[in-house]
Amino acid sequence: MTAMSDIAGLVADARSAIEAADTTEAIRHVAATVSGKKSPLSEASRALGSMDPESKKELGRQLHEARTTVEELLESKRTEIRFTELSAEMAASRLDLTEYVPGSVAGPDQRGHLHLVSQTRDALEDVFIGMGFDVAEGPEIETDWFNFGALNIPPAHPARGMWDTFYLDLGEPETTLLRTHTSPVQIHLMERAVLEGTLPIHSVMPGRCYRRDTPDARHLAVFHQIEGLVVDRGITFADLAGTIETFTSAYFGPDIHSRLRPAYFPFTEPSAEFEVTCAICKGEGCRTCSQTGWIELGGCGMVDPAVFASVGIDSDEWTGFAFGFGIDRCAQMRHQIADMRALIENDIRFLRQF
Ligand code: FA5
Repeated sequence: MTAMSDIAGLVADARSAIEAADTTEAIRHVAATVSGKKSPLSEASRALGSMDPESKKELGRQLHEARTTVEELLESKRTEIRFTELSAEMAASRLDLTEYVPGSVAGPDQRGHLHLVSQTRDALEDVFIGMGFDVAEGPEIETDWFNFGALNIPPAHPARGMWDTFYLDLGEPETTLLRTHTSPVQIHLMERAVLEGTLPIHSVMPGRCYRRDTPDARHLAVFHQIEGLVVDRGITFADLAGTIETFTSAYFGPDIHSRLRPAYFPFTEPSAEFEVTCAICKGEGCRTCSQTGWIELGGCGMVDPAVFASVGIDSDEWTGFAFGFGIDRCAQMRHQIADMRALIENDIRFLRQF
């Protein structure tokens, strides 16, 4: 029969075994030994069955207290071990951001640099500044009016399908969205010029655009365009074609040719698509250009009188042209990047080449 002193002894033994455990594995083993089914405590509890009611009551109470004590000791030890092990794990995985790894980009001899898309944007701006343009910017969150309405694309116009849009708020009175192209910046510039009486306009407008496009070799959901807008007296399609041609040879060099193909945009009339020789296959045809030998860089055309009307410019006095093309596409063609997704994968081996 288990006497009181035996129970105290069991608790003392359990306490020293628990104190000695210092890993998760060890405490699991100790728990099985001191409070599991085959532990002396459990055996003592089983022995209660054959006792007289009086001793059973007293011994049962003592065994219950002993078990509670042992369980508390176990739990507190488990918490202590978890904390110690977690601290060790965190210390082992600590990153020393100041550490110099020879041959890595973090080394003093290999400083970080602008992302290729930022470099391309800067280079494009430089080309256009050299041609007499200034640089402007506009918001990435737009209202329906700037992104569509003022550009001669009223609600329910079928051309809205050309731009798969991320809407932010379909609220009244104004719907807001992530701009699908940089053309709304044209509207901001023209409104401001009318308000301040500062026509003519010769501007380029680079920036980020968003579309619900599935990423592939030539598309991203977040990409960049550079918009161009010239509004002046006596501007003709020949000025547009000359500007595109001058830009192409200044930016891509003599091996890349451009061509304009008739196209449709609601905000320009006539409109054209601007294509360049695919730089990946040099015009032979490949996966990137869908075997055509040409890559579409952007759209362009003469500003539609309906757009001038929406910003209050007199189209009898002023004419203009506009263009908008992909900065990521320019980077892709200039550096022969077969798949545009490489630009956003952040693989340092790819990025450090530029
Ligand atoms: C437009 O966005 C018109 N706003 C261009 C324009 C401006 C026409 C002014 C007339 C006057 P489009 O949807 O075709 O047109 O896009 C123009 C260029 O942006 C494309 O040729 C391509 O180079 C680039 N682009 C379009 N969508 C993506 C995308 N998902 N990922 C990367 N580049 C893209």
